[in-house]
Amino acid sequence: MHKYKGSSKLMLQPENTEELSQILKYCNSRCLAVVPQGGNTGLVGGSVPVFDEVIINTRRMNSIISFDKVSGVLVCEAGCILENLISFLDKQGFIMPLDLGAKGSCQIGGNVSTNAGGLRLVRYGSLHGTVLGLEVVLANGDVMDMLGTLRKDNTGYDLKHLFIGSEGSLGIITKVSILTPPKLSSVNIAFLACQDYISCQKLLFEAKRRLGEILSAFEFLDSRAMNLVLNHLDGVRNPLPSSIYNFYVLIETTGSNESSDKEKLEAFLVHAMESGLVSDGALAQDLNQASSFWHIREGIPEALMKAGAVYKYDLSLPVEKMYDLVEEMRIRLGAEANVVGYGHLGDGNLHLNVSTPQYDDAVRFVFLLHKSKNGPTVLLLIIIRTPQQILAQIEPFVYEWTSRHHGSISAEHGLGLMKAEKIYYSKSAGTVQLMASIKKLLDPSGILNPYKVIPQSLLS
Ligand code: FAD
Ligand code: 2HG
Ligand code: ZN
Repeated sequence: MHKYKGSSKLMLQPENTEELSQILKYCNSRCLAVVPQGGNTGLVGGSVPVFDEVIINTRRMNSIISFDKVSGVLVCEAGCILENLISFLDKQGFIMPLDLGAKGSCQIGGNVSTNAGGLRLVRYGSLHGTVLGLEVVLANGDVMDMLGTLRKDNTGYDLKHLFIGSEGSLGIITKVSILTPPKLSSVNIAFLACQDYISCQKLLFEAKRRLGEILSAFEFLDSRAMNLVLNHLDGVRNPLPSSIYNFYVLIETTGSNESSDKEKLEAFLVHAMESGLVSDGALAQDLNQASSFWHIREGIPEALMKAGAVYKYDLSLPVEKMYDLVEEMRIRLGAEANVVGYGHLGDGNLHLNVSTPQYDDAVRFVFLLHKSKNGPTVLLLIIIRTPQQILAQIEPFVYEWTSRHHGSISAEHGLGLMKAEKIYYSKSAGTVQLMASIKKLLDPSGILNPYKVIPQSLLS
């Protein structure tokens, strides 16, 4: 996003847990700050050094350790790229319980550290449910073996959960054990158009009831998101070109019985059309069409990046209120910005993105021809550093709005650098204090990912 930039002099790429442990032991003894880094696809600046922290990248720790076909438990190193795990499992007849647009670069260690949600959380739940065990190296180099493969284990505190979603602030994940679902034979994808947001909501309500256990994704995008994809990504076509619609919904079903799944989906679609919830729709006829539907939804962040500067907000909100925020933001910002709404509607997760031609704290150069009374005409160069006008219109409004509606200011991307100081909008003071105490216990010298996740004032 060209938004976060550090000035690290050193990136280390350990090959195994032992090397990583030695690095941390050394850094801890010298109070050298480190930034754990996976695929560097995070959207909140968590994997980027703020100053000259040492980057510890896990890319070389990329082996699959074991896969048990009976239990579906995969054990692998943290640096495995998500897409490689997906391909490996596909050959075994299994899938990863998470999938996201950044799959080609993000690593499973990064996914677990951010507690990434993604496109299929509505079906397979969060990583707090599917991660069965972890191996973690603490700040002082100690290796914590919590790499269990059991579904059930109630022997005391389940400490792995501390590391899921803690964005490298408590330890570095080196190995992951994860429960993978079997790959089912029948997958269907529908791309639907709705005229208003209330129809999208009602459609979700109906989908949960009528599709039930086969529903595996329920994503939405507004017409502005669709236009961005059509304008900025090569070779993308609108599957529903006959009219302009305000909203689009992508529904995926995954089940084990082709004919009955299709029948179920078709009955649902007929009902949705007849009741006026859906204005138009297309059902993917083959794998190519299915992936072209997904490409539209997954391509939105890339299209936004190509459109210029983008201010990203990743919010959990009650579904019925969610789109009000997009509309209010449009009124606030007027024509200055393109306010786009999309996301994981099935999980109550809105991605509110504000797109502008450039970041508004940019320096602008203005040339003026100035003619003084008796003197020559001179060319004046005026350097203007604009105050962050757009940002000041967005924040803290967006966080206050979310807090007022009992939402979360980070549904799935984490807090990173961007939102460390904003945590109080979603967590009580007592909770944040406890988080800081845990951080101090596990990382007393504060070397792990400084300035991220927890407000600085509580740690210094
Ligand atoms: P990085 O970006 O390298 O790191 C993320 C954080 O985790 C940092 O704080 C880092 O310090 C820490 N970290 C990384 N590895 C480790 C480790 N081994 N141990 C401890 N800490 C570590 N996110 C979603 O939740 N859902 C989506 O649908 C989604 N879609 C995306 C689509 C696109 C196109 C892009 C660019 C991003 C998307 N993201 C999404 C955000 C991002 O991909 C996820 O947060 C991902 O899980 C980050 O993985 P990574 O390996 O790139 O981690
Ligand atoms: C997605 O769902 C990702 O596409 C990215 O979480 C969202 O870029 C964003 O704001
Ligand atoms: Zn998302």
